[in-house]
Amino acid sequence: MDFYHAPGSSSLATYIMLCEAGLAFDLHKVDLFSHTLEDGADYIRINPNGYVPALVLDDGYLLSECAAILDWAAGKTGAQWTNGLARTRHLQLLAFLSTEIHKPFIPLFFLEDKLEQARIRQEVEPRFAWIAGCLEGNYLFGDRFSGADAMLYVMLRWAAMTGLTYPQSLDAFIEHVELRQSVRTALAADGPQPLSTVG
Ligand SMILES: N[C@@H](CCC(=O)N[C@@H](CS)C(=O)NCC(=O)O)C(=O)O
Repeated sequence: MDFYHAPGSSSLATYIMLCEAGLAFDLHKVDLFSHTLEDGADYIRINPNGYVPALVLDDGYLLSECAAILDWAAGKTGAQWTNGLARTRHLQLLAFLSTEIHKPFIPLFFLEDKLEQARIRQEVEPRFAWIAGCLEGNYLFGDRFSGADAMLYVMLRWAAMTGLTYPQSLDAFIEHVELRQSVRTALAADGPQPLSTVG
């Protein structure tokens, strides 16, 4: 399997879940500004939509979209997401994170207009409050670490980078997440520091 990734981007969540599932992969870093790989190859030929994360599975299938990839990888960690309402709730939170936090958040890294920045903060901050209310103990699904937890963790990294505020209960979540070997492995490979050491 080939994994197309850009350090610090939303594809960090995929990295974490591939490690959680113990899946082997060949890592390809993507320059998101030029849409090229490290050897200069055109990434658009791999994923015509140009964004990460993307997986090319062993049969050649291109699996894209954070929500789909994280649900797929969570399924590979064990049987807990394959049946019933728990799986649907997992998809619910992945969809929420993708469409209500991840996508609206991205322009905050690029916009210089202060009013527009404030508008995005006002839009996204209550959504962190909502998902904080979904925590069941250490993680979103109690003791089970899910793809939604990995995605929430990456969004909280972005929040810390941009000074966006979120409920204090999410600090404890970050601490629990950063104890996981999968997270340590992904962060070490990527270069960024754990939030608990920089925050
Ligand atoms: N719909 C995609 C969007 C992914 C996305 O926006 N990825 C960003 C990085 S966080 C990206 O690659 N942006 C570069 C581009 O769109 O060209 C998903 O949910 O996975």
